[in-house]
Amino acid sequence: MINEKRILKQNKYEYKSGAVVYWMQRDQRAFDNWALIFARQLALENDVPLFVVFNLVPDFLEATIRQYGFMLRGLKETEAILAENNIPFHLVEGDPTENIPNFVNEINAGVLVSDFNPLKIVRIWKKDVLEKISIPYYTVDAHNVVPAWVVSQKTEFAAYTIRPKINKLLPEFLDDFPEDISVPKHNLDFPEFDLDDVKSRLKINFEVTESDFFKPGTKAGAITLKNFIRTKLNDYNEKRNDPNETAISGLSPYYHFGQIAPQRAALEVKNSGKDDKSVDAYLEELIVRRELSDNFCLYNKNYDSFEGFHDWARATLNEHREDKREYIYTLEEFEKSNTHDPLWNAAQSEVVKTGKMHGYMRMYWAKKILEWTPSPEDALKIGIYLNDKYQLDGRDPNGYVGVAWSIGGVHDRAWTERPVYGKIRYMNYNGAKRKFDVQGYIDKIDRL
Ligand code: FO1
Repeated sequence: MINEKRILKQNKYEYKSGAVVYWMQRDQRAFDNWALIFARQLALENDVPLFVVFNLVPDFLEATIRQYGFMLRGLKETEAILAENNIPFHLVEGDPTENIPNFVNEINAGVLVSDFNPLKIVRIWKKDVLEKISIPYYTVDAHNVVPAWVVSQKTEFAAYTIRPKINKLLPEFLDDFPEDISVPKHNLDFPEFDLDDVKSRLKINFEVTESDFFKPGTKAGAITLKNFIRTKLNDYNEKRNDPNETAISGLSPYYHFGQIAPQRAALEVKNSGKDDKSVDAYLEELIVRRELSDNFCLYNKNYDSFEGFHDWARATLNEHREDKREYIYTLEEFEKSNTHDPLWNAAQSEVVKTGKMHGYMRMYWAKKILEWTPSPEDALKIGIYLNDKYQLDGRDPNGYVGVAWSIGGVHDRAWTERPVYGKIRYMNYNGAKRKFDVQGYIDKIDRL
């Protein structure tokens, strides 16, 4: 049922007896979730209960109520879908390195399963949990179509190096999910979590408001996917770089919180019968680029710092450290859309207002931060800070890599040398003007 290569056993313990616990972390959905599918399989084979536990941390990498609200409302829906299938869901609050081992002990669990996440903080949590438990512990990659450790065992240089590896493995891994997630009813249950209560205990910024533009949850994600395929996918190849056109999917928040599976989207897009070039272009973004981001974060612990850039990029940025910057802005000026460039300001306003910046503008936006700050380190810090604060899909491997691509040439190549950027690819206002109606975009954001 599940390809065993999706599963990594993390310790030497063998299963004896007791319930199966799935620590849901990155993939916060009931359906199309290989980690849950595997946990359920273990529960059915051994005729024991299956539990899903989610650990809510009161502050996670400076996330605000915008992201927490989206996540928690999605989890409410997941809780209900799991309940319909007799799977108890338990939300615990605080430190996962205490809570998960405690939960495992309280219910006398016999095995722990979790999904896969390449981010440093989550890997530290998991390592600590691993040290505290003495039952088998499995990680299942429920996020990537091809499991990150299967596609490659090292940092890939660029899309062209990982693409053939992924494509070779797709026939094996782009398989459909089993539909039935139900288990027989067991006695133990947990009270549903109270959304408002839980929110009131978060230690986060409540000023960055929740987005009116994106409705959270698996159902909303599925509708977004359906609409994208029906009305936008045909134009994706031609129009995805035009921020005035809505040819993009708008699915990244749902992928980030695992509310829908990239693999579900890949299957639907592949079988859509839409324009071949557009299907290929979307699958390139959805699979090759996303999985390249996971690869980068998995094998490069400096994925969010200057030290993580390629040698050529660090060398060229170092050579241009002293170049005169025509403009220099503070974090506050950037944050308040207070630069001289109306296009940049519009991009920043777009993400502040909606929770998502258009993909093309993300590149322009980050590159200008490099141009208008005293050093690449400052640029990276500001880029990641603003990305994580306002984007619904902040603090995602895709986000770190997006900023690092723009500022540090990660997965890119050297271009013609110029001030400040060195050989990092340059983008400018006139280039944008040649590609799309810049004033139209500025006006559109103004009206939001
Ligand atoms: N993961 C958790 O396990 N617990 C949390 O409380 C939590 C909060 C959170 C808030 C914002 C956000 O963007 C992500 C958050 N995540 C949380 C992690 C998230 O689900 C992703 O797994 C990672 O950001 C990697 O993409």
